[in-house]
Amino acid sequence: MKILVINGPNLNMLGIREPDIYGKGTYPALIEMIEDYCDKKGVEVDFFQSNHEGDIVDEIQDAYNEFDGIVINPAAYTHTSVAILDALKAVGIPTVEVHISDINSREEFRKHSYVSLVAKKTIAGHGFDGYLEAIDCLLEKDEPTEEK
Ligand code: CA2
Repeated sequence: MKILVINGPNLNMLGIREPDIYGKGTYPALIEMIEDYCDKKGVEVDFFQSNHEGDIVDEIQDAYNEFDGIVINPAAYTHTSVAILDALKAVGIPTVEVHISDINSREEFRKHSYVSLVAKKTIAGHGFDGYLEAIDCLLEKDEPTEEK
């Protein structure tokens, strides 16, 4: 099992500001935590973080035939990007969406996610642990992703 973990804009700044919303953990600490978990589970994992929508689209396209699953926190693009939604649909790789904060209990504009239309599951508000739950979700024997 080979999983690609994608993080969107500003997530490389984790731990620097807004610890009340996103916690005190840094981006390198997040990567290390996921790496350790994947090691234990025998999962091969790769990481990508970008502040640029098109680069995220390119990375998703490049994952075609290379990865068995995608864990994505599209950050602000969650709420705006039809391009990321379309890329995920195009490659057809089982995808789990993660948000560190609970997007449903924040501002109104955060409640809508384009990516959730293609995601097998959306995990929000579980902090960094949400990424580990997403890995577990991809490891579950699954039904094919349904068009929503
Ligand atoms: O809760 C999440 O994981 C989000 O995807 C994070 C995004 C936000 O736009 C989504 O609505 C929910 C923002 C990531 C910004 O990260 C920061 C890191 C350090 C300081 C400030 C923001």
